[in-house]
Amino acid sequence: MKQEGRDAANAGGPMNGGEAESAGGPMSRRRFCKTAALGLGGFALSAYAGDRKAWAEEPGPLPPPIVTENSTEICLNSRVSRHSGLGGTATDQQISNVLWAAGKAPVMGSFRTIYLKTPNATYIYHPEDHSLEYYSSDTVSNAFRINYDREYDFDAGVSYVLALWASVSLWTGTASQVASCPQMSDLNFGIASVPGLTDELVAVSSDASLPDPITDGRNKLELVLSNLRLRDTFRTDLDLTPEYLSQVLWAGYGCTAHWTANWRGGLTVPSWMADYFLTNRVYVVSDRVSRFCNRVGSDLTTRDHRLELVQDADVREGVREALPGLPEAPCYVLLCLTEAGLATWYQRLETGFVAGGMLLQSGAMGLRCAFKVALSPAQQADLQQITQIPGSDYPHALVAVGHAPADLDGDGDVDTDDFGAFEGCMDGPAAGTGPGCEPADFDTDTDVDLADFSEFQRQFGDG
Ligand SMILES: [Ca+2]
Ligand SMILES: [Ca+2]
Ligand SMILES: [Ca+2]
Repeated sequence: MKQEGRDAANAGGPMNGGEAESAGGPMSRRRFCKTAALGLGGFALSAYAGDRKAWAEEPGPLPPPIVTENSTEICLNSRVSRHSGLGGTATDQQISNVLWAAGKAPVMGSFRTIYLKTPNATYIYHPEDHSLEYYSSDTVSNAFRINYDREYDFDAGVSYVLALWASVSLWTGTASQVASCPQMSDLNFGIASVPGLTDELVAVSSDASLPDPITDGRNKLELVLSNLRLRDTFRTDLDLTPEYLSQVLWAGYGCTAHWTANWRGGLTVPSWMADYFLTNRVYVVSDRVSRFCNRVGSDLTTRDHRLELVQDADVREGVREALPGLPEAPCYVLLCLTEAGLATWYQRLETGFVAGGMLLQSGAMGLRCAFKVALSPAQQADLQQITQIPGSDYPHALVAVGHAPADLDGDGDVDTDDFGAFEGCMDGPAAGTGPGCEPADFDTDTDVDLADFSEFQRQFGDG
């Protein structure tokens, strides 16, 4: 360990002001009203100003992150690793956006410290005020590098991928963009040529068990990041639609258009030597148990996007009994590794990559996400038994996904339409819950009154 870590837990952002203009799929157009003055814990996102200033080499505040025009999905779909030629000089703005994204990742362990290495020195990045502190005279030869001290490799993994996608979002062409390469525990960046952004869809189900994911939604990556955090209450009576589920699974571990350097089908997330350790080890627990398959069989040169039934039974309550404190949610995604994988840090890191994609995509669609990590061997065995997944697949982390309780019309936001539905249900204490109004009774005391209204207001302001 380099030094005692700091708790870099996310401060909550303000609501994103998202309002869907049309009902329908998960990617219905989202209009962000407050882009100009989006407070980010004391500093603001600014419009893209074309800042090409070279790295200032000085500790202190970084420039505020900029908002690009690129959606979460197109960044996920376009990410690719570049394994050589990562020199060049990054601008302050490029470093600012990438580090800011890295700092938006939640911290499940007791600490996670983010280090920035440049050709000049090594710094500690402080997410709480978006600043750098000088750490040591260690340097790197590529444009810059991010790495971590952490209790959980999972935490570094979540942060790692957010940084990667933020670097993709900065692409304005193909020449001299922010290219990246995860190597060992280091995330290296260079100013080099990249393939550019693509919305080419390759994650197509061979058996129609999942609808096509969207590869370019109507959102902006940085605005989604600005409001990114874990939330542990969900609307429990509303399952995810196949469209939402497909999108979340694709973001976590879905196929993308690129091929890896060793000619395997690329995914939204990187993997050590493109070995993709979670292949066929991602399970969905909804009103049944399913396995997410992104390949034909286990052939890493193939692509698919489908669900296989594991158990046609609703075992969600059993999952909650096995994991005390797990919030009640309509969908749990189990991210599993082999027994050897559990003991391998870069496989635990990859579990964080997948969870990071699911968290980001949930935010882009107005869904909520919670994580459960550090499962005990007894809990892993219980989950294997309850879900009937293979005994060789050990749940390493769990992602809960669902709608906000106050998303009463289930369209992925909490807005004035939901308020209309809420208002129609509000009768005051002791008036009972009207027909169809159970979801508006947030505190489940069989009325819709001012206490529930206060909870609605809280979620309305939460995004
Ligand atoms: Ca709405
Ligand atoms: Ca809604
Ligand atoms: Ca109530």
